[in-house]
Amino acid sequence: TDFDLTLHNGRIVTADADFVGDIGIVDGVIAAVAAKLPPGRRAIDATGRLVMPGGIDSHCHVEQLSSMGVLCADDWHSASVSAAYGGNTTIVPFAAQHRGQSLRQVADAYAASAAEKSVIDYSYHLIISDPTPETLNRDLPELIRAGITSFKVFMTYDKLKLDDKQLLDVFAIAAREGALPMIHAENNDVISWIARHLLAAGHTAPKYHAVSHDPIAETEATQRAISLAAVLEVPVLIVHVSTQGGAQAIHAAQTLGAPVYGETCPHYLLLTAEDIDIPGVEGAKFCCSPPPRDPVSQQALWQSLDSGTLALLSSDHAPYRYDESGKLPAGDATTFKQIANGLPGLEVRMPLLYSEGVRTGRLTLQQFVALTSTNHARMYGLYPKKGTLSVGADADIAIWDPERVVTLRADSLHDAVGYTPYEGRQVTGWPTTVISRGEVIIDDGALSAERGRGRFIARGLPAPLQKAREISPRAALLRKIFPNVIEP
Ligand code: DUC
Ligand code: ZN
Ligand code: ZN
Ligand code: ZN
Repeated sequence: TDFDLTLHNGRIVTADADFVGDIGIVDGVIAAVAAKLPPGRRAIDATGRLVMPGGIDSHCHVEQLSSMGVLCADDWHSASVSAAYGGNTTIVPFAAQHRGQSLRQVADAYAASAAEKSVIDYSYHLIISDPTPETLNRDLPELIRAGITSFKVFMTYDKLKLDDKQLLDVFAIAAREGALPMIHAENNDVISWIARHLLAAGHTAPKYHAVSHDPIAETEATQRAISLAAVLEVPVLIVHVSTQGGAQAIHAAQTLGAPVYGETCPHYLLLTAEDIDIPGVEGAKFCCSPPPRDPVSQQALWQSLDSGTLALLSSDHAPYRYDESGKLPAGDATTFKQIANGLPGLEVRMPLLYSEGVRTGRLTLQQFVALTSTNHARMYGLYPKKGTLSVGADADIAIWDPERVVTLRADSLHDAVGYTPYEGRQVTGWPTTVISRGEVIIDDGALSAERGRGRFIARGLPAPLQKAREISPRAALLRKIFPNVIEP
């Protein structure tokens, strides 16, 4: 064979293998993986380097309007560039429906913008906040059939939250059409009750954001989401798990054989509520929902990643600038209720997990690959085209220098956020060469990727729905009676 590109003598690590060898690429696809291959038209020496599947960040926010009307600082171009610099070759952000909007129109506009700007391959999830008959009976099933096989729903935020009946409605569609619901599980009433009384008592500083988002609000909503999913026996994924209680609820369901999955993010492993507790409003830089917690939670989350209770590590990149366009709508007078929720992290997700997870011995390299790439591909129907280095897979590869020491600085990142919650933190290990469908798009700090070169990936059935699962006669009846009862 004549290879277009070959990688030589690297330590090739996938979710299920780890060996020194070569990779040969033809037409953007992996054509051979072997101990020794002849050099291609271009050959890269990967001696002493790690050669791993490119990262898949399946939870990030790009060109999205928040429920408070704040637009993300990153568009599809800056987000995809930043993601690529951080070793990612696929991103899956959200086309967000706000109430009153047609889901179909939201998705089409989002797809057009992505196609014009993304430098790496992509898909997107839907966010459903308005489950009208048109949404449930027409748009959602059509979009799922077009390869958008996952959607997020919220149990909190007044303008996004679904009630329990609405959750059952969307779960029933997911089961019937083959999509995976992703759930933001926090109890809205607990949060707003605490927040109202904090504000009335004059507690307006950013640190009270974390007080209002009590851990019990997450535990309760996680348990409730799992119970509602169990009514119909549908697979669900709990996103951004931040608490021991949330992780325990997921573990308990899994122990009973329920198809319940979980995700966490670097900030829940590495930050705590104390980071928010700094003078003035600067704590806003660390405000996200759920908020960073405490060392006990961090420990529980590391353990849950190791045990597999949590299968995904995503950035939840939610890019809001530290100014009046983003985090601080009222400047210094902003109360914790007005702060845009979310932290940037697309570019640092993998370096942080490598440095803090693999180099510390908490996780193996193969777990690292599974948690940052392979499990995302399986969970969201991208596997085996994405998320592995087998013959026939897209040649989406990151070559890492495991010894490169980098001090994280907002100035050297490529997003449009202008700050990082990890300013000054040192990490060891960095992706130095990134290959997307056989094209070297990052080469030692230099980007060569045309705007719009990224391709939309129509996704297949998420792995949790692939297993032919025995469901009880009770759940079968409930699923069967469902489709005709959605009324205006
Ligand atoms: N949920 C997210 O997933 N991201 C940012 C804010 C939020 O509430
Ligand atoms: Zn969320
Ligand atoms: Zn809040
Ligand atoms: Zn998010």
